[in-house]
Amino acid sequence: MIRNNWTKEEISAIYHKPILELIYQAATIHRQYHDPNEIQVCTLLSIKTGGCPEDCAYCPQAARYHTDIKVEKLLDVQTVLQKATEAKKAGSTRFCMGAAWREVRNNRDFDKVLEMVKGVAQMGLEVCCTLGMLTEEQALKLKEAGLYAYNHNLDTSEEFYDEIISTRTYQDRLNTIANANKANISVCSGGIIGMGESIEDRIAMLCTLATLPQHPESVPINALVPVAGTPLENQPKVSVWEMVRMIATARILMPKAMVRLSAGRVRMNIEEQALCFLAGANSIFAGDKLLTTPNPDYVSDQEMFQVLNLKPRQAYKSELAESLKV
Ligand code: SAM
Ligand code: DTB
Ligand code: SF4
Repeated sequence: MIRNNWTKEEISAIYHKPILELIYQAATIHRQYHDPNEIQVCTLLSIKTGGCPEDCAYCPQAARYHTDIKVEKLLDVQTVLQKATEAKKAGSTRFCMGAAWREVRNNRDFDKVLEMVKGVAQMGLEVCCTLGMLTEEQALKLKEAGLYAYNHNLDTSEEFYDEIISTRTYQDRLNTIANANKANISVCSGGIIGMGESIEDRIAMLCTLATLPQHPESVPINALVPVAGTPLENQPKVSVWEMVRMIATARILMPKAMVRLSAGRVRMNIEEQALCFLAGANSIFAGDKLLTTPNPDYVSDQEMFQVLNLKPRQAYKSELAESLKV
């Protein structure tokens, strides 16, 4: 049964179950809604890198931090379509384009992004964008161009948010998600663990996601990738058990969602990733780079798929997909 009225108390009780019990319950629900041997392979591409005016404490692309990122202008449409072709050839069924923008502006760059969306959609890939804040009108334009999903993470709880970002509010985030929803674009929204938040913050974030009028179709769970020069550069690594608890709880609360094991895989071995898949994760980002940070390479993921007998999941498979497909 799909519920949108979860309470923090209920979520906390799930999150704190004995770990094996939690994994078993999540795995049981996972099997009712998904093929447990299928993992969707997605590719990320940073189409506009660095120089971002925001102050997200985790982010290597914020202009105010001194990181190794080289600022680049928006990529050409042709370059992006070439990358999407390569991603498809390598087995990806979803292609996500990220821009280091605070928000979308109605300018020539946005027109170029619309062209990119059109081109990628024509390849039969699920097209996703993550471009910062978005108005309803802009969401409608993206939808018209063929956009299938929009990624906009809550990142953390409303209470902890101010410790991480001061240049926009939690409500801004929720408004963008609502704007994507109004344009019939499927929502991808999740968060990051390992930023110094408490377990209550993680539970509160999951509660906000699981009590949206409609659950996000896609929920990325990221482990912080600490980057030198950012305020969070010295955060300790989160244990795999914390990732497993987040994934399992997300799976139980939002049974139909794609739960994506996102940033942080470089520091996990196959056994650890297998636990995440058992707990309900059914997607990874492939390719040796996420947006700007390292990710496991093609060969090691191929090996993982073989060892774990995983099958890549086809595009547009969710129940929602048919109705949203353009
Ligand atoms: N600029 C847009 C925005 O912030 O909405 C889109 C791109 S932004 C890089 C997309 C997401 O990447 C962030 O919301 C955050 O959850 C994730 N992210 C960024 N840096 C990260 C890091 N160092 N570790 C883990 N996740 C990270
Ligand atoms: C998400 O939740 N994780 C991806 C995707 N959505 C855009 C991004 C992770 C970025 C990690 C830091 C980097 O590579 O710059
Ligand atoms: Fe900018 Fe997005 Fe990075 Fe925040 S997460 S600094 S908005 S690129």
